[in-house]
Amino acid sequence: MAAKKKPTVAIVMGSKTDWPVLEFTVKTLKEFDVESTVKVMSAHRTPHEASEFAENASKNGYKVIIGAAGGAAHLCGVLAGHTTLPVVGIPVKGWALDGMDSLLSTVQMPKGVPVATVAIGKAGAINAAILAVQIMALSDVTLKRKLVAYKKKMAKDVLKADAELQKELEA
Ligand code: RP5
Repeated sequence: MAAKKKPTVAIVMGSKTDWPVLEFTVKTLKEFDVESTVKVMSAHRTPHEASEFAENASKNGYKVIIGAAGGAAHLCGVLAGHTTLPVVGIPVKGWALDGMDSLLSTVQMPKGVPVATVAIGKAGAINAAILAVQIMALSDVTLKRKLVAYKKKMAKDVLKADAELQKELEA
């Protein structure tokens, strides 16, 4: 049996209630055979653990950190403040304001400490994985090849959908 690959992406979510969104990130990474570690850590409820995790992430072999939180979403900012690894932030729709609160508190980082913020919710969760793969593909030709294939398949699917629609409209 082949040994399990070491995870290169760390996924940190503010609460287990964020998991239904983050599942898409893990699933997308798996499509590229990228292993990830998933942790629940909160900037507010477990600030010490979150900071420590980010501080040690590079040394522990991670290449990208993906953070996700809702509401006053400070988690990605805290992670980014404790590492030089790229941090991708997913704003999760919270209990009010349709995720605008999460979006703004994730994206509006002060200069010097970027969080690459993706869309709110499912699209963002998938794009966070793709962005992490794109970052790692800069120094990994196998991943680069998989990305090219992924984009080709997306284009093919759109063309197929268009062809089907044209048929329906002609009928
Ligand atoms: C954030 O608060 C979490 O990331 C979650 O999106 C939101 C609500 O957390 P729970 O109260 O459901 O644990 O910190």
